[in-house]
Amino acid sequence: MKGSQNSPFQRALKSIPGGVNSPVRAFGSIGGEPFFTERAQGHKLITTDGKTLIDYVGTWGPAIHGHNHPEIKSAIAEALEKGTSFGTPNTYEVPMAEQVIAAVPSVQKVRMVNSGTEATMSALRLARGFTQREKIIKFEGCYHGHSDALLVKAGSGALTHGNPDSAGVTQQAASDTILLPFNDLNAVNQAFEQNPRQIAAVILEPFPANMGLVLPDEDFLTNLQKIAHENGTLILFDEVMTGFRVAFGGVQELLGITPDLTAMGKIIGGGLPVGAFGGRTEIMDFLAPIGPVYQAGTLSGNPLAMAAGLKALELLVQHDPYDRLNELTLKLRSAMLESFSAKGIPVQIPTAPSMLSIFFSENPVRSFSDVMSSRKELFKPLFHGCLEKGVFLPPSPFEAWFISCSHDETAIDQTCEIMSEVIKTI
Ligand code: KE4
Repeated sequence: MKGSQNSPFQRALKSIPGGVNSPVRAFGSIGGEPFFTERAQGHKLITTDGKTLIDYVGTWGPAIHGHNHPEIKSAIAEALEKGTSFGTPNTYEVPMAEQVIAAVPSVQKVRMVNSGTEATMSALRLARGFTQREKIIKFEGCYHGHSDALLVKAGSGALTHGNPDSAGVTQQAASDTILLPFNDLNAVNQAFEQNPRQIAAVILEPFPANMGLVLPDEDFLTNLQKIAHENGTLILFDEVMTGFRVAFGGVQELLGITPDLTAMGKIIGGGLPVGAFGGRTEIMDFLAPIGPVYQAGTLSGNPLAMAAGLKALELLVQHDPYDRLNELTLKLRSAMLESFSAKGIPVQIPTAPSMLSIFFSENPVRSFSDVMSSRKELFKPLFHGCLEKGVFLPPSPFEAWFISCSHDETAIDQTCEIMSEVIKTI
């Protein structure tokens, strides 16, 4: 989509840094001018210049039911009738907490916040307070939001814009963050040998999806947890993206691995600002006001976000869409594999239920360095070719594509057709 001099984006550039309120929306790594969305319905975005797009960004994860779901909308409307924020406990917070506890194996108590960044930042502070240790381990290419200690070789927008180690993060703030290659148990063992009894937590996306989707080796997560626990270190799963998406209880339900703490977000807000973190009671009770670890938020547990999130979770319980989401994901994957092989372009297309991404590589992609040695430049023509023909992919090779409950066979078939036409031109 070509922008003109007085396009909405040109106007945005005058008042918002980079014209966007979140960098990954700026099309930085694939070029071109971002379109503005007028409204969204189901699996479609309708742009301000009148285009209808099949959407695989899903507002970066929350829209598992598609956009503007009527039941989520009326749940918000009902809550809205009673007001927007009270600054006191409200009648939606406890049902939400109880629903999250019922769904997520590791969670016995949960605290609501307003973003995934807040969730991981707060969970890390809790892990440090509980263990009375300062160091943490994170993996290259994983993105856990933009708190200082975690903006070290981070994925998603940080990677897209080539500043995985952000300016403004002081050496001091990053000094306790040990950075390891994902899927590398030798590096994990070495880190623990070199930092005996000093590591508070290992934080990871159990299915990293912010450098593209990089799945863990068969035994990686179980061995990682074993090594961490042998060293008195907590495991913190960042399931902000995968929670309630790959399974109702996230990766930890899918693989039967129970971490000590879990960060959540996106889906549990039904499209409104939300985050959450939870874990064993003995750890969570270290939080203020009963424990020494401070954490707070004016709009945490906001009734509108709780009402929207509760309805989103209720719909997942009611419809149990995961097998169908996985079928549609695999259908899209096999169509793309066929088209790329016909074109003679080697690709890897890892998937999880309702999630996939693409790497232009002959070999499986197991780590950040594998990602960086893939032929990322081929993503740009794929993105723009699809956009021109009405399919909106995430505007970065380092993001996961999302399929929603609203994507029907027709939408997937249309996408496969468009993909095969575009792939012929790459
Ligand atoms: P937020 O602070 O953006 O709500 O959540 C941060 C976060 C934490 N953990 C994981 C695993 C995440 O994927 C995210 C945010 N995801 C990106 C997209 N991959 C958000 C998109 C954006 O930055 O605009």
